[in-house]
Parts: sequence; C-alpha cells; structure tokens
Amino acid sequence: MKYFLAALAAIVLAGCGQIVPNTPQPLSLVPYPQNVQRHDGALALAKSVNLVVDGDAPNATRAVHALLSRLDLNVTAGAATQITLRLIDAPKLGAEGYRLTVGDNVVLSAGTDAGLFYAVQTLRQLLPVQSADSYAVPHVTISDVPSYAWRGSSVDVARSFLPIAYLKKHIDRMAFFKLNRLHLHLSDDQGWRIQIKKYPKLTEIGGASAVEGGRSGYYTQAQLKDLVAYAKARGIVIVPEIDLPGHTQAMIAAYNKLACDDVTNLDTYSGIEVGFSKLCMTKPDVIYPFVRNVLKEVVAIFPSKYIHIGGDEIKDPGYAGFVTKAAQIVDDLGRTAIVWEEGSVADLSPDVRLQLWNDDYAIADAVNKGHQLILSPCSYMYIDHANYPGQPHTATWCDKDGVPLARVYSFNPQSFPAAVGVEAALWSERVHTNATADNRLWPRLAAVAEVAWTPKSERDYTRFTERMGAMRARLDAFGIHYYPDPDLGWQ
Ligand code: TNX
Repeated sequence: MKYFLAALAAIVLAGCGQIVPNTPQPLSLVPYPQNVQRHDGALALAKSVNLVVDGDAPNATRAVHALLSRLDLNVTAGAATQITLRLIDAPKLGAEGYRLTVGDNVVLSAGTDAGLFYAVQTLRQLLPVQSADSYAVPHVTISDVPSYAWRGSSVDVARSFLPIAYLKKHIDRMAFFKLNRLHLHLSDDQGWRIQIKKYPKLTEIGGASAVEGGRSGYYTQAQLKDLVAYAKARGIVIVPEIDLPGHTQAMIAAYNKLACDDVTNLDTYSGIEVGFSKLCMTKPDVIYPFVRNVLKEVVAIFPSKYIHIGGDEIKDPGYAGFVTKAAQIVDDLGRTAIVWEEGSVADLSPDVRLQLWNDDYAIADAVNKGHQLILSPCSYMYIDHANYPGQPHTATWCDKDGVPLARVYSFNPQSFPAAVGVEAALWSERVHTNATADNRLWPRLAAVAEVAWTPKSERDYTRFTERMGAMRARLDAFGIHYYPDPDLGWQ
C-alpha cells in the first residue's frame, strides 16, 4: 500500500513536472539477488565516507577502494557516513553469499572475502556509473546466495587467439556480473596457445597457426600465472582445457610422432571442419608420457581443482581407454578431470565432471554413476551462434536461428539435478577480433549470470530486460562492443 501510494504520488507529481525524491524504482541489479527488501528513502553520499574493514578480505577491500575512487568518493576517517565490510560467521551464506544493508550507513557482511567482493559488486550496481557531486543510494536490505557454484564463461583461444589484455577486460566484466569460472580452450586442431617448456615446438609451430582469418599467438607461462592471479583477485578460477585425444592437429604438426605411422597429414590446419586428428592410441609409450608432461606443466600454472581434458568429437576404438587414462593422469597430479559429455563412456571416478554440450545427449547413466554436470547445452549456451536469426559469421549447426538473448535466459538448469552450474561457450572459428568477441558475449553473458545465480522464482525475462536495459551505460563504461539487442531497447 505504501509503495502504491508512493507510486501514485510519483505519477501525479511527474504529471506536474516535479521531481519526486526517493520513489522506489526497480533496482537495476543483474544477476538479481535472492532476496531484496526496499525501504523508503535513500542514503545521501557526498565526497567523503568512512571505510571500515572488519576482517581479512583483500579482494573485497581492493574492489571497494576501486569503486569509491571511480566515483571520486574520498575515504576519510570520521566522515559522517560509514561503509563497513565485515567478515562474519554465517554458514547460511556459504562460500559466496553476502548481506548488504543501506540505511543511515552501508553495511556489507559475508562469511568470506568472495561474498564481500560480491556485496561490493551489488553496491556498485546500486550506485551510478559516472562520478557526480553526490549520490542517493536506495535504502535496501539484500541477502543473496548464488544458486550455482559454477557460473562460467568459456572462450576458445585456440581457433583464434585473444590477447591477455582482452582476457583481463573479460575478467573484469565477468566479475561485475558475478561469474566465477573462466574456461580457456587452449588447444585445438587450428592452434596451440600455452607455452610448454618441455615441448617448445608446440608454441613454435602450433602457436603460429590459427583458423583462416583468425589470430595466432600463444601465452607464456609467466603471462598465464599473472592472469590466474588477476582472475583470483576478482573471484574467478581459470579452468584450462587441453583438448584430447581428438582436436589435436596442432600438437601433431609440432610433434609428428604423436600420430600413427600411417598418417600422412602432419601439417598445421586452418580449416573449420574437425574430427580428423587424433593421438595414436596404439602408441601408448609415446602419447601418455607426452600427455603427462604437458599436464604437469599445466597444473603448475593453474591452481584450479578441475582440469579439462576435452574428449569431444572423436571416433576411435581406443577412445574410452584413453579418457580413463588421461583422467587418471590428472588425478595423479592431484586434480580432477572435466571431460566433454562423450567421455561418459569411459571408466571414470565419479568425481570427474562432465560438460554437457548437445541438448539431447543421453546423460542419465553417467549421472547415476555419480558424475556432476556443467551445463552448456548448445541451443542455449553456444554463443558462437547468432544473436538474431541470420547474423553473419555465426555458427548454425545447433540452431540455424541462433541463440538469442531470450533463449539463453529461458534455460532452466534446475531440470538437471546433477548440475553444478552453467557455462556459455564462445567458439572462435568465426570470432577473429576483440570487437566480435564482445558482440557475441554481451549482453548474453549477463543472462547466463542470472540463470546461474538467481533462483528460478526470481527470474522473469521482461524484468530482466528492464534491469539489463538500464545498464547500457555500464557496458559502455566497460568499453564493450556489445550487440545492441532490441529486447533491451538498445537499438
Ligand atoms: C562443437 S563443443 C565443438 C567445438 C566447436 C563448436 C562450434 C565441442 C565440445 N566441440 O569444437 O568449436 O562446436 O560451435
């Protein structure tokens, strides 16, 4: 009733051309929090705030300082308004949940640095994007816990390379939307992107190769370690993928002995079609030491508990045995494997996670064996597909009409009880520039974030488009060359 009267007053007064202070507007938060309670009024912030950090929360502390400095708010001991970040004992908030209260002061609390970091992201979304003389932060009480622990973006840097500077920007943008897993597809037929010191030809030869029209290149181990730290400071785990035993032409071109002796195609490859290359299953003494040595260097760079070993799109009588063995190598190195869905035919420890990519893949048996799922069903999560039917330079194999924003948003991970979360995949056969990557990723990744974070009861596409629509200036401030989706009123 109170809101109704306020809204009525707003309509009446707006009609008289007057500005009504403190009228509850829908808060433009994405992903929408689990629980939001609006209260009348707003907190005025001007020039100086007193910042109190109670507990050891380096990532959240860095984020709040960055936020205040972007808005030209000085941190001054004794300032009238206080922003408090507090680590509390709150098992219900889990590893990433938080509370945020805006009243006479601002209080952010969580059980972890990650939770506080997300509280800061929500506060950031409650404040304007541009610096101003003063700010009105709506009075609100939010308590928020993500639905899923795995909220991923995967990028294929193998077909076409993405520079480190772009990946850092991508990490900043992901963190703003509370995404927390960046899966790097580091090898494929068309290229090899990670320096492996024991096998320098992988980058000498595979790093110089790319899909036709795409970019070649590779990351040094030092660059990747720096990227891992950059991501970690923003709550993001980088999950590396070395795609095995198919999709391996770049490896084979670098080290011919990995192919069977009768294979004559030993060159680098820049086409789009795949499914022709494989490590030679009848040369176990060659391929397994190689795989082990590569993965040893991979785990030394990436602290991720999960290491992706690919396993897609290959037919070979030795396939299942290979996947079992490669997952065992990952296990020996103290980590756990992720394999694409087809790997479910192998004999695997139930801890191994499966990544689903075909909408109708029969996964029930694997789930019954105890495997958890990362959900990337192509007709919802393959954002190398078009934003709108007929968009040029997009994949069409999964759905010829593409994967529009509304389609992404409509995905319901709750229909897979074994899911740990969702991940949208940007394959790069046709994505050759940073701007094209932006166009395919945004705004669809914001929908992925909401699908992964927000409980189903709070998800509504129309409301999402209103909240997201209001965020255009934020995407502009990030410098994103997004697709100006008409559903968001951006065209
Ligand atoms: C299928 S998804 C692939 C990729 C392609 C993608 C293009 C998967 C495990 N394999 O190699 O890049 O389709 O949409």
